Amino acid sequence: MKKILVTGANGQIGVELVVHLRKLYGTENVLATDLRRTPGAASEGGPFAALDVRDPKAFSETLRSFGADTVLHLAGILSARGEADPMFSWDVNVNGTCAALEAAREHGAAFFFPSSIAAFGPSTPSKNTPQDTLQRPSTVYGVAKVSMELLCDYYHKKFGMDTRGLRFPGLISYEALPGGGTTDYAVHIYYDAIKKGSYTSFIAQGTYMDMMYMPDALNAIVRLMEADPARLLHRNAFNISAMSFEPEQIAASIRKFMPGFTMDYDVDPLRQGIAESWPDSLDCSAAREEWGFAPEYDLDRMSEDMLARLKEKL
Ligand code: NAD
Ligand code: AKB
Repeated sequence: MKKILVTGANGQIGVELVVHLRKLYGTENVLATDLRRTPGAASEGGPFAALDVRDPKAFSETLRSFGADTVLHLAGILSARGEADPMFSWDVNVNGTCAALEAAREHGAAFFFPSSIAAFGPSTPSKNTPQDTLQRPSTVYGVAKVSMELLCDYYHKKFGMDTRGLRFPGLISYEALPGGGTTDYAVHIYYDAIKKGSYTSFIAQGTYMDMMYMPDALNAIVRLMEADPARLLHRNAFNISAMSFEPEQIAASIRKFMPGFTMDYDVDPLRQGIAESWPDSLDCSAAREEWGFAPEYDLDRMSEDMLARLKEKL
């Protein structure tokens, strides 16, 4: 990667990814784009362009004028928000990704697609979920993710485009709040721990999901995009995860640093249903073998860092 265009740069991943990339590749070589400029480092700390990813002409022109060799396509609508308006979610997640892929193909750019554990469904083996397995998701978000994984592979086979992707688990971070997903509880719990000393979980006790701390996600994107293509047997998209836990375990981890922390439950049927349709834990061996995936944060190390950072921030 030398010149990089990031879509959805004001989101939970984008605000940190843009800063990370500008440190690695130079400020002027990373163009942040999103629907509109907002206060913060992604919009203000270097090149920024307003771009609705559903507009193919604008996408192509923005890519051409910046001269990017890589598109990191983060713009999207997350799982729970998607269920509130499925056709809007489809429009952004499918039509937006089609426009992004076409613009990248037209200008010879490499392409990164962030898939999700949502690309799996209730019929997928839920423990140690294999890299290659049944994918029959039950959310519109998941259906779009599977479709776009397949379309990215198609662009690689048909046009020789360098498309690569990751199936992210729930991402936990302190810079920006998550944008309406099912794993959001694992971010909100840290904010409420600092603000109130307690948390009411919308996910039920005993519900396991894969998770990862943001620094490991940022490193994974760079490592995958810089990997030797000859080593990539898979492309779209690699299972990755750093930990799998249920609500009582994250609460217990927080208690190691805040002994008085308490948690109760008020389960949200929509997000609980989505969580139950997703794997409990992924098999990440293909990512380890093909491009050296190696996350550094486990649950306790992440809790210690999240609580310290949020204490400062809040
Ligand atoms: P987010 O909701 O925090 O941010 C998405 C960004 O996309 C927002 O800044 C929004 O303004 C922008 N956007 C929405 N519609 C747009 C449009 N039409 N044109 C341009 N920009 C638009 O999402 P995120 O958590 O940063 O996730 C980024 C990507 O990673 C998404 O595709 C998501 O599905 C995927 N992902 C995220 C997670 C996670 O836990 N955060 C996990 C798995 C996959
Ligand atoms: C969501 O919960 O929708 C996201 C995801 C795992 O894709 N965090």
